[in-house]
Amino acid sequence: MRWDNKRLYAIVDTSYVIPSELLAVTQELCEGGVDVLQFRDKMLSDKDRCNFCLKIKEITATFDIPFIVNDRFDIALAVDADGVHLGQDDVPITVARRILHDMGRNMIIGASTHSMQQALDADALDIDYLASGPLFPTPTKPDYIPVGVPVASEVFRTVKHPVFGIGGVNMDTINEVVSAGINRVVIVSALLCAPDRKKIICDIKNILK
Ligand code: 3NM
Repeated sequence: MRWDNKRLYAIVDTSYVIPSELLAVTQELCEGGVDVLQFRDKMLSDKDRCNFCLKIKEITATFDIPFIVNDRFDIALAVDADGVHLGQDDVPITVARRILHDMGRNMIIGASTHSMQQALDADALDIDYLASGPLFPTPTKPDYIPVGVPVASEVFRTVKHPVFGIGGVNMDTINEVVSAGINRVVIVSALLCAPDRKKIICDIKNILK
């Protein structure tokens, strides 16, 4: 997997998109040209989660966009996703990597980090990318204290893996993020709630170039 051209990472999150619209929104984000797509869900049953993931993967595959499952290594394996994104309280990265190795399978592993130390710790592991955030206060993770742009910028300059800035990135904040040298971002609400999703994808991608 080449990461140099992966700049805009979108998350389809069921706290913003009702189940009946999940596939249409996925299709729209893919048509708009996002570089990576993650499914994030905290409320469906595992059965529905699996079934949606299988359908989302069919869509992303036709666009050759990597499909990442949030938090759930078991579901990522079950649906043969391209990757899994693991938070600080999820299955440990070393355990997930060992299981993949034992199964003879490969998968993208992304890591959430919320401080310089967590970023350094994740960077020392067998990961593919890491996310540093939240950059700003965000309604999508209201209980998280932002690490802020300066810390994320330092993470960006220090670690060897690709870093995505996450949390509160939108049209009002993107220029500050890019000015700090962060040229990869994960965006949830600003894409999902945009009146014209394809337009904002195009605008953000132009700024990230
Ligand atoms: N993870 P929005 S911040 C899902 O810091 C998520 O790891 C974060 O949503 C982290 O683009 C975040 O709507 C929310 O701010 C991102």
